[in-house]
Amino acid sequence: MLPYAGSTQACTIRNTADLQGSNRMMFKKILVANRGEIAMRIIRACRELNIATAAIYSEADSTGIYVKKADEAYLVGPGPVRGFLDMQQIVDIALRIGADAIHPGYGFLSENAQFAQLCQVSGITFIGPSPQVINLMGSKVKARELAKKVGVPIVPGTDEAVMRIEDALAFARSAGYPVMIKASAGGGGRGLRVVRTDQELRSNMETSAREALAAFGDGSIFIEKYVERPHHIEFQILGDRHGNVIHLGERDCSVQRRHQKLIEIAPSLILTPQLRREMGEAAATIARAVDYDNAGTVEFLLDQEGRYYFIEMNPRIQVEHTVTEQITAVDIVRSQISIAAGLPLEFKQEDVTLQGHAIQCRINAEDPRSNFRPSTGTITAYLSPGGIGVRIDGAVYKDYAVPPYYDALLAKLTVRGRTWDETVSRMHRSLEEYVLRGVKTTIPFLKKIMEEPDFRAGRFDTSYLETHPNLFAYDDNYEPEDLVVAISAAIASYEGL
Ligand code: MV4
Repeated sequence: MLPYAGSTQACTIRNTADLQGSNRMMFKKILVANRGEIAMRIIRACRELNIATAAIYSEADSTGIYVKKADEAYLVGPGPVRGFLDMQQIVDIALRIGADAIHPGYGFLSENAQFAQLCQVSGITFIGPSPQVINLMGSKVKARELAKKVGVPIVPGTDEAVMRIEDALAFARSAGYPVMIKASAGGGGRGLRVVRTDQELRSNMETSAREALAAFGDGSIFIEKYVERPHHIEFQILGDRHGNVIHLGERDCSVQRRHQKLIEIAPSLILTPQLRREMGEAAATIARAVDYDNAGTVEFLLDQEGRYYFIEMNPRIQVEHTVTEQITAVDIVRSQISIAAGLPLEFKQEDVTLQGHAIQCRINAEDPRSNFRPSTGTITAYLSPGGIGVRIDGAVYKDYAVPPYYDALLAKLTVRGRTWDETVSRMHRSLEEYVLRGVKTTIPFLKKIMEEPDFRAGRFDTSYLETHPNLFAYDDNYEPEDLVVAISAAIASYEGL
């Protein structure tokens, strides 16, 4: 494996004495164990901190922007995905090239306690919480137990994994239907089932456990009372190695489809300052209880009556962290790196202020009209929006071939504004400006949401997409340039050219 030779970035300011002075405890080189937009995000933070970066890539990914922007890049394999999951291969590269830390991004190895452990014993800093905490949060049953112990509300449910159908039936009958079957190791909606009768519970318990076993290697399931049409509210947490834990406010991620988030906002439009303080304190309490260090997210359901319930904690950077950054001006990835280097948090809870509103839209290579089927191909035209309050976290360019092997996220468009109304208008305007051709994208669908009266009025919960089927009747975006090409082709064909 050879270092990527195509990097043309100027490295002239690296290692100069004045920049090193304030950075003595910092890492010298970080291996980014991810790809796409999040790899770019981490590389950008590293450059601002004067930390060298090494990327890993598969053959399918050799044209990725992040591969060129990293100072070095190493081919991993075999195949498009296995290299990103091969713990020993990645740690071996880090050791060989003298990287002192690994940032896992999200997905891949980011929530793998064994990987965090392997890094630790290999003398490489894993940029994330400890293996013990990752392991604990990987079990929703254990996380619930912890929340209960420290007095944070949880959804009424079974205290342990349910092994026998009688225990599940007994809980459901006493709590009342509907209930939800959940996989303790769950994620991405797998193993989740809403059931409304004894009979449905009986017939779904086994399938749910089997699905969980196949997907996560752990078939443990538990039962919770089903919360109807909740808001999905999550608090961003930062904890350091010196016992400081703060939160950066919340995100509302209620606009989801089959547990794939499409739009995330910050702050929530329905929390009062009082509820924000209370839930923020609850989130910090959970983090403190496990000596949480690094960035993490504490997820809650907020029901129609304004009651909140802890559901899980994610021990990683999340896709939607950008909305929090846009309203707090805190660089969360920079904080992750400095926390992992052992530095104390640079600000206290009272220094964190939330300013204005932010919305993130996920620009996916998917066709919303065909059940969000992934759309692959080559990007034939690309021009991203700009102007006041607009941020792009992207990983694509004109002539980039979207590989079929990874998730469909092409770019994240995050806008901020002073008021909700201004922010929605700004997002609409930015989606209008966005030129991305060659593959089908979520852009026209997202634009339609920005025009929809309930969304504009801030009236949306987790049932939003199901209750607004008219959103799928959007106009495909025919750009003037498309028309010129089509008309020229028609004239050419008519004239027999
Ligand atoms: C729930 C729930 C209602 N009641 N749990 C958990 C994992 C997350 N991805 C979705 N989760 C939910 N857990 C109880 N007890 C509602 C959700 C939920 C949801 C459910 C169906 C459709 C969309 C949803 C979006 C967010 C949360």
